[in-house]
Amino acid sequence: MSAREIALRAIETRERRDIARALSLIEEGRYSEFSDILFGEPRAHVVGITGSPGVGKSSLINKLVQLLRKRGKTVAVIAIDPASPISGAALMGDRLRVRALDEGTFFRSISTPPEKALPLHAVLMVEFLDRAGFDYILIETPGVGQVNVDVCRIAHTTVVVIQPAAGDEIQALKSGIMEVGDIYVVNKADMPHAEVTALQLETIFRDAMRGKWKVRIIKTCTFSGQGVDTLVELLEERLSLLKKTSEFRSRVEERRWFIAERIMMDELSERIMAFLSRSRRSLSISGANPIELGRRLLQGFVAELCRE
Ligand SMILES: Nc1nc2c(ncn2[C@@H]2O[C@H](COP(=O)(O)OP(=O)(O)O)[C@@H](O)[C@H]2O)c(=O)[nH]1
Ligand SMILES: [Mg+2]
Repeated sequence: MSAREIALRAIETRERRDIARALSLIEEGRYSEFSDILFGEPRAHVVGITGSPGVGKSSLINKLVQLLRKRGKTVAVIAIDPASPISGAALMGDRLRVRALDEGTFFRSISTPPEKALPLHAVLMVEFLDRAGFDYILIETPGVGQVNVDVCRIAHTTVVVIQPAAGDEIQALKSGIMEVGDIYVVNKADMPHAEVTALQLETIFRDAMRGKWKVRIIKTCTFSGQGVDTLVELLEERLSLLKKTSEFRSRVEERRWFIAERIMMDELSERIMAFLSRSRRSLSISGANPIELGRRLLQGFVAELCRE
């Protein structure tokens, strides 16, 4: 079967094995072979779930998936794990994958170096999972770095998960999370300080709005399941608001701009690298002024582009 046939089949059957094969093609960079069927009419509610390692994002997602399934929603999860720089292995993905429930759920983990931007193939996977008909696409991301900023750009809704903290820890936390969240979840509600943390966040975000959406704070415990139903309610409430306004579409447009930008930048940087390695074979740096050489290289590169 061609790549395109594999992708078409996955969209049609919606079977986990077929979808996994199609996503692997995307990961291998073969998305151009079926780019004409990758972008459909957007339907899925794309939710970014972010927060520092250890706050309970994966545990929360597991519970959330169960509740969404009970309501008849199909759910795909993409977990973006910081790859260990030494082994290149993902740290947290496998635990999630084992928990896949039935054909209405799909789990995939992607590992990426912590300092890198959100990989293009992760966003293309979101588009594909939307084509494959999932109602919800949840993206788990470590709460730091460029990946985090990028995820806010491609999601309809951003959920920031935090754990109970003492006073000055909350102040420190504030700086990184003020702008990004539509919903703030204080997880580990069974631990001390949970109530205080939630109250402090209530104060911080008292009048905070994201467009027409009021920022919400809730408490959850993934052991008892407390509060996870409230999270589901809020996600549904937000989805209906997004759909009532033009924001559902404008968020998808932002995601598609992200893809277009990344295609341009990634292809450009590949060509620059190729140009540089060719230039190094024919030019010598000894006796040259590196600053002037850099400018000459740029001129040479642009001239080469123009000749195409
Ligand atoms: N006390 C308590 N611990 C929790 C809760 N939810 C998750 N944890 C624990 O927090 C740790 C990290 O959880 P995990 O879901 O892997 O966090 P992630 O790194 O944010 O994905 C695990 O040991 C969980 O058992 C909770 O509601 N209460
Ligand atoms: Mg995790």
